[in-house]
Amino acid sequence: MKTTIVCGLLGAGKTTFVQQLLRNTREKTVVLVNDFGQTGIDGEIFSAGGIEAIELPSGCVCCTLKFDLITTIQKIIATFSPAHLVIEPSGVASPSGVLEALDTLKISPVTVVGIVDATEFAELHETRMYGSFFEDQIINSDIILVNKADLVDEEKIARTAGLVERINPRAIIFRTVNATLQEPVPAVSPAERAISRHLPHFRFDTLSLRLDAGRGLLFYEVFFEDMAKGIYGNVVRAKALAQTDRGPFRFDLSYGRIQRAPFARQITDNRLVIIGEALKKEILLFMSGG
Ligand SMILES: Nc1nc2c(ncn2[C@@H]2O[C@H](COP(=O)(O)OP(=O)(O)O)[C@@H](O)[C@H]2O)c(=O)[nH]1
Ligand SMILES: [Mg+2]
Repeated sequence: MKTTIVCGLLGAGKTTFVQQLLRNTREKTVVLVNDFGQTGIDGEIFSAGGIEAIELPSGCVCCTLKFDLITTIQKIIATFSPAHLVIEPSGVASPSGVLEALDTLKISPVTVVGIVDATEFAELHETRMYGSFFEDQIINSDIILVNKADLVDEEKIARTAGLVERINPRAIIFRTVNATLQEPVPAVSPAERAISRHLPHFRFDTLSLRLDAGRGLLFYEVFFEDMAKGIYGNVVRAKALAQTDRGPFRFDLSYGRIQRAPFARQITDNRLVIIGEALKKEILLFMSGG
């Protein structure tokens, strides 16, 4: 079984990449997702697209969940015997923890794909806001996508790619829109991987909520705009799946940018996950109707 680990910060484009990857494959593939919160939004996105997805409970795979990760992978092999296992850990996870778990299970070959959001990477790197776990993601990647190339100018893409190359000169770097590669993911030799090191990571506040039914699209639009404005604290990333008066929708907020798209399936429980700092949890709970 070959394995691909897809890492990158919250909202960088990991789920988008996995969807692209699976659209272009005939191999039996299982996706293992480890997201924040118990709301399972990424799992729902995958299964609505007909993708076999297994969710690890909330928590971070690189720390407390390593044992769960090992037993879940063993179960996946026993149940599905896939040709390809794709792991999307949460955005703050360090891939080295996942690499250690795969090593324990003697699973190979393993490819690590790192996804970098070109709209924010250079600034984040300069402020070192997320500390070193974020470099650990780059250092351990074999292939790095400098993604969201549609949202930045050429100068910024070049600067971002330059930074990434300096952190990890061995990685193969691509510039992408919607995490789409024009060619198959190149094969890499695991022997070239840098020694992984497990670094402590930045602790975010997270909140996962169920939202009352019967709210219109406008409610969610205003709610997401207010989150982007900072009314509920410093929201780094939020995502929701909700049934609105105009049908099922998916909402994403990532570093101040809101995206909204119709969802392929009816949504029976409306879910919201928020990751950030100094979140105003009581007001958020009140807004959700909970
Ligand atoms: N404009 C633009 N949006 C993107 C691109 N890649 C991903 N997105 C959007 O960014 C949001 C977060 O993507 P997602 O794949 O869920 O990120 P994840 O948290 O890393 O899994 C979604 O709304 C995507 O549609 C891109 O290259 N350009
Ligand atoms: Mg995701």
